[in-house]
Amino acid sequence: MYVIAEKLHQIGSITLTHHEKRNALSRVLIGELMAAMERLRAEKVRALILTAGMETRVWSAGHDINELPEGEDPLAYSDPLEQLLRAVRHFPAPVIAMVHGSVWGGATDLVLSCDLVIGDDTCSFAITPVNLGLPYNTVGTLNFMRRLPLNVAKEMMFTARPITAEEAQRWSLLNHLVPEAELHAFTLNLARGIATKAPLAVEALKEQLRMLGDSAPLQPGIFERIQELRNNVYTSRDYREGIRAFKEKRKPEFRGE
Ligand code: LCV
Repeated sequence: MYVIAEKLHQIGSITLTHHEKRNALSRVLIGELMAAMERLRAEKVRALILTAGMETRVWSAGHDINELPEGEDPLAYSDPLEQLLRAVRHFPAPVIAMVHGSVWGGATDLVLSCDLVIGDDTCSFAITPVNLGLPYNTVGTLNFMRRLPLNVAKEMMFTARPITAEEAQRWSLLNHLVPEAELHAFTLNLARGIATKAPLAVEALKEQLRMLGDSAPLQPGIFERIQELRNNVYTSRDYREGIRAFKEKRKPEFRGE
């Protein structure tokens, strides 16, 4: 079991517990997480808290690198992580990311796909495709562009540097930055407040905001150019080198080919 799901009155919570693999978002963990979400949706929770608990230094290490395909689109529409991000954005109640510890790569995309983000002093966030030589996908890139000032998104993407809790607050990645000792109580209190409101109105507003936010007219030529750019990257030697270096626990040597 890599997740623990709980329901307290009308609030659901899901805790990621695969700490020995730093909650890497593997096919198995994602499967359990989405099944837990489905159960809590059926129980009509009015808010859902997504957490890794307070015992870990790593909230999630992002996509399971061992499951990244080589020579084909690594973040295709059907990829389990992409399915999870859509499930979060379509969940009929607000999903609140409660973040203690570091967040990496696709897990930052997951946190930014949640409706609200509450972090403590230990949280940090990194966008890491350039560490692997991987071409991030269009939905994810748009998600980062929409949730962060463009120059900040660019710095995070081009450097893969984790931003601190203080920077995350400054750039509004966090709704609230609270002391570690208060994180759980603060987040639960926020969820309880939402749970007292009219759930149908909250659900409709969340879906309206999603649909209005997603409407990005993309000319076919632009889409094809993006796919060509991404194809050049994920068929490159550097992408294969990035994955191999991680598996061999060494620094990658990128040659631009
Ligand atoms: C599989 C892992 C992982 C992992 N996958 O512990 O955004 S994109 O485009 O990059 C997207 C494709 C994506 O999300 O890619 C993944 C991006 N994630 C990262 O770059 C983070 C990679 N992980 C790390 O840098 C370190 O593990 C952190 C800093 C998170 C934690 O370091 P720490 O020293 O505490 P270890 O590195 O020793 O990891 C513990 C175990 O978890 C596995 C890792 O291989 C190790 O397994 P073994 O004990 O079997 O050696 N692990 C960690 N991250 N993303 N497996």
